Amino acid sequence: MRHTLIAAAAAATLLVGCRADAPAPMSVAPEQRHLDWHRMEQYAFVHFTVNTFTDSEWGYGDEPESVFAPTDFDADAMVKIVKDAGLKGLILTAKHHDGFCLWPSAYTEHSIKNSPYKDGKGDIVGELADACRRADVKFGIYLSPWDRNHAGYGSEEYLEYYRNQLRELLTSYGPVFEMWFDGANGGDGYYGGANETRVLESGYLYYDWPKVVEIIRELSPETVVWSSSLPDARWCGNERGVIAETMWCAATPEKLYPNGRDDVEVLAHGMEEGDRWAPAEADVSIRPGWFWHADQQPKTPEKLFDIYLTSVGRGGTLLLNLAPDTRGRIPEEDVESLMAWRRMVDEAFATDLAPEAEVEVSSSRGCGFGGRNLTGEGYWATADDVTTGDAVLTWSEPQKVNYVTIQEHIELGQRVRGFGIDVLRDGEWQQAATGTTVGYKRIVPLGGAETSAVRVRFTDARGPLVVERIAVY
Ligand code: FUL
Repeated sequence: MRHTLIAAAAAATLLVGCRADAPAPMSVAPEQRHLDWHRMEQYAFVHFTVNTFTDSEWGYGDEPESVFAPTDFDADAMVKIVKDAGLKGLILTAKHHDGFCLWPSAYTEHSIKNSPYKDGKGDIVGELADACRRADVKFGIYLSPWDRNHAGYGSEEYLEYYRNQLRELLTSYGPVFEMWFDGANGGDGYYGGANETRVLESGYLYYDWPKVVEIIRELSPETVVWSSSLPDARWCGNERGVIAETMWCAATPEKLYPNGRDDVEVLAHGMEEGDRWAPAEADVSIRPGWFWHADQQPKTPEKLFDIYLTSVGRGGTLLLNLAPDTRGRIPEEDVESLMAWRRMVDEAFATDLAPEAEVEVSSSRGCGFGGRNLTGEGYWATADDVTTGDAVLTWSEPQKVNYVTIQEHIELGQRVRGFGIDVLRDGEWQQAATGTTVGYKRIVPLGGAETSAVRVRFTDARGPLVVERIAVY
């Protein structure tokens, strides 16, 4: 008996101790703030300011504070909608290009404190930040660099003002999961009454983005910075909610913004050999405009579902804009569309068939990195010199497959350059889909294919395969 126990203990030690070395990370890999951001997958944008009341998209900067007069704003009600829609955060336009501040900034009179809202005692930034915290929804801030109200715009004086506001926001309303710095810069405006055109020679040089990023890193190191420079995350190159099919998370800022201008191609695809982790975010509005206009309608749930597939389904995040009306409420028809979209997503991805399947992989780097991890804990990894491989999932009964999702273990960087998905029909493999990059998550529609087995073929990668999950819906 005693011998048996000792033998069993020795075997257990052997099993526990049996673990191959983990693959080395790629030279560019995400930091914790990027990983937290990826896992949010989708979050809300809220465009709300004087424009909501003047029926415009870009305010000129001369709007009297009195126009900002929401009649029924309720931060908790708005955040509840965001949360119920499965959106994990909310980024608010604290200041849009018109310069009006939705918080009672100590640095300007052009703010909510001189508006009729709560007799000047209101603070939309604070109320939403608090409501988000109560509901466990992350809070983010859009602070437009371009300011058509400020007399000093274009000079040193404005830069000091802008940085003071950034500090004020980060210290009063944090934690902030993302800071959003729009690229629209310079042009005509009110500028304290000058009513002229101010064009920046280089927005990059004027704002001194490295300095701005330094302030953010110091006050709020967990914040992801979205900006036209040194980014943590980048624009996907369009405002339609469509991330490119080939999307590398890495990028090199100088190549994204040659001469201070967006290179939309590079923004869309990223760079396999980019020098930092800066994945694509798809910003898109539920309506044609970013702000509310009485004559516009929200997108249908079906359209929003397509957008979900081309954003979250292509390895980036979805930043979905909601536009409060003059009550300060998200219009009922938008809420309806949003909730119907959420139900569509929940239903489409309700039942993962993968954990029920037999999983077989072509090879693995050894103990602790086998194919079974693909449907459970850990990840599947191949030996250092193996950059291709298959994973076959087999069920005892035929299944109807609508989507296959693949996730790389991006903690160790992004690797996959090409993949194919086959289904087994009458004993033969038939190719059902092919693709290029995977990254954090790739959703591949299979159109309801009937099959008893699915084979995911990784045909090309930058290093050994490191795949965290394959799910089948
Ligand atoms: C654009 C801005 O000019 C729009 O007004 C909006 O804020 C959008 C998200 O970014 O570049």
